[in-house]
Amino acid sequence: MSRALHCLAFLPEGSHKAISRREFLKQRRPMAIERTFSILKPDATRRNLTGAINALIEAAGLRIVAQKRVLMTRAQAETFYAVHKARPFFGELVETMTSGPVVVQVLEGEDAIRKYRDVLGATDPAKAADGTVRKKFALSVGENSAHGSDGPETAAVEIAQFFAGNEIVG
Ligand code: 3AN
Repeated sequence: MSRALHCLAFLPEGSHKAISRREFLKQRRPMAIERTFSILKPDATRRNLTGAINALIEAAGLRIVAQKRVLMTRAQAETFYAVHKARPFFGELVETMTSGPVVVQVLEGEDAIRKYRDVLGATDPAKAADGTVRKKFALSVGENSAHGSDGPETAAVEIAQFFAGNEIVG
């Protein structure tokens, strides 16, 4: 293949810039289907917001492939947030998470981890973008309505803490 043809072959649709074969293949590759872990927190269940938050999740193209309502034990909350053990808000966090029922979920979809964090918005509702769960519903940084995993390894660990494999139906 001539040099000119080689470049043409790897022009992405609608683009005028030649790109490498590797970049072309990367752009053509569909995003991986991922799973992420979600918690609708006690402040959300107390205000009957499960359906409203689920509507935002589904509108973003994520599928709820497992879901149950549970009362987290202190031990479960401490294990779940162990990474924050040394933080000044740890005690308050555990109190908050055990103060009422939560809805734990597994969400599935393309790029699910990042997508769900976009749906949630910034941890601090004052900094969350319009239309996000936290902007719409969060009461404070602590009572910020929902949790979403921050990476693939964390997602796997968090899902395994609350769901057996046969409870997840994709
Ligand atoms: P995110 O849940 O957005 O990933 P993290 O991992 O920094 O945020 O914090 C975990 C949880 O700890 C938050 N969802 C929030 O409920 C609580 N939290 C974080 N920072 C504070 C804070 N400064 N004061 C009280 N609670 C906090």
